[in-house]
Amino acid sequence: MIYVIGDIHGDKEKFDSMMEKLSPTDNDTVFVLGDIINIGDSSIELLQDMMYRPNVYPVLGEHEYMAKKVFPLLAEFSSADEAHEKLQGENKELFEKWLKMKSEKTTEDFLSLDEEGKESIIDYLSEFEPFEEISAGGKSFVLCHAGINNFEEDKDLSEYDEEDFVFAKTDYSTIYFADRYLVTGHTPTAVIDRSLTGKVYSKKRHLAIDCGCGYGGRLAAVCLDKLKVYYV
Ligand SMILES: [Mn+2]
Repeated sequence: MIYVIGDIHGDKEKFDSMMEKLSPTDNDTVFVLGDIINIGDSSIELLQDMMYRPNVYPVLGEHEYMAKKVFPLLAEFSSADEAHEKLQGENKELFEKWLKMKSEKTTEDFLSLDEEGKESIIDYLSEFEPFEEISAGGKSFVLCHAGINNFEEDKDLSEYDEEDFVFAKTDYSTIYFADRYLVTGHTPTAVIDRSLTGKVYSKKRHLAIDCGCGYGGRLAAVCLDKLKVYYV
């Protein structure tokens, strides 16, 4: 089976409960659709857990996209205050932007790691794929965090930039691929359709699975083979 889990936002407890619920075997694959970190308070712990699970594959969200840029800059500092004081120019701007992403606890926990711990997080983030193309249960799927900016149906997905996937604005009333489902997180389904608050959106060949985990909502997962939905 192939499962996709939506935006976790640092809530390791919900991730643990979901993994218990799905109980993937060695033959199953679990994709985690980005925005794994920030807002909640166990982001670093969550990444450390995920990196040792051989069947869990992370997809890049804008929070990880930013972490990937900012963490290498922080490696030499012992506190966020020190980093703030000493970083300059573009790097300082990047760090300030990062701090506006509810990343305080993530930053603190990252800085408390030893050198090896920091390196393993930076290495892991560099493995995150901006999109995945997969088949399951006779259907085809494109997985990415936010959607696809500068979209053209015939354009190969490898021709887009990372930014096109992590910062995309998706039109959920439009079909993107005639023969494939577009699976996204990023936009809480309550924003797409208020009546779907806390539920997966599945119309017009979309599967939108951010059910507001991190904002008091639920964490959702979908088994793509059966289009079966799970919540915790
Ligand atoms: Mn996002």
